[in-house]
Amino acid sequence: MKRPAKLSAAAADARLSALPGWTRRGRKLHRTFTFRDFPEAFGFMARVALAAEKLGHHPDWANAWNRVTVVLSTHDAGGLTVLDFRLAAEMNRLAGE
Ligand code: H2B
Repeated sequence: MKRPAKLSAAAADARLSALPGWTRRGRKLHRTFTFRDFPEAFGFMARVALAAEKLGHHPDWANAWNRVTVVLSTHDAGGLTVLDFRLAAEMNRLAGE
């Protein structure tokens, strides 16, 4: 797959404004998803895992019972690329938003 270019902070913030729930901290996107219980949280992770594999782009994340804490960045590019925004939008969709 062709490697997408790293986005400038301004370009990242423009995309961020169309992405409810996410914040940018430096070169990474952050969001915590909260679900009703553990099966809901883990089901979300399983659906995201399939989407991430299809996209060839993967989240850094952690689960604690009903919470899934996500950090997105493109390691290969050393910052944010369009792939992070695609994955973030897909995560919102799979969370039912
Ligand atoms: N995921 C993320 N978040 N960043 C990457 O740079 C990345 C990835 N690279 N998933 C991909 C896999 C790459 O290593 C493989 C070869 O596609």
